[in-house]
Amino acid sequence: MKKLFTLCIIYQNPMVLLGMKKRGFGLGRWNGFGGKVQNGETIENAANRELKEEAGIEAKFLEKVGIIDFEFENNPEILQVHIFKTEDFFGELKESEEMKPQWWHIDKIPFKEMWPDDIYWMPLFLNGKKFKGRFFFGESDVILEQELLEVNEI
Ligand code: 8OG
Repeated sequence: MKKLFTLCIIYQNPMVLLGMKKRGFGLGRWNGFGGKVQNGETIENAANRELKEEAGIEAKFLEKVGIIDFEFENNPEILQVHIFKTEDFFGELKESEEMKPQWWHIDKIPFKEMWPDDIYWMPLFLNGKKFKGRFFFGESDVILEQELLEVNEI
């Protein structure tokens, strides 16, 4: 079974906006903003809704740059995460119950406090590439298998 998720990262070179996840899945990790796509919602609508809910802002334009499938040992579910990049946004950044937003210089991205796969695809993201990938996690979020491919179209 496949579950769809969104992930939106604001990138104003040389700074990226990440949020510290304060609850739920990914707790204690810096990440972009996003979550589960709900029934009847398009993936883009979900990306915008989550950005508003978690950071108080709305993207002017969402560019889809990546799709990554995440699988976990002893779990038949596939989490498919659709990754979006945006430069400009409306509204004022604010902390939510779920996320504490903070700007990071791209040379100081806190990979040790992020999902362990991010260090592999983030350079593609930062360099304006599009990509598809698959990561298979074992216990304690150790990466057991990985595939990552740069693509022209997503
Ligand atoms: O609704 P919830 O906050 O649980 O959604 C999970 C968020 O985490 C969603 O934005 C997708 C994102 N996410 C994963 N796995 C990974 C990952 O390995 N790396 C990053 N950067 N984000 C991930 O579900």
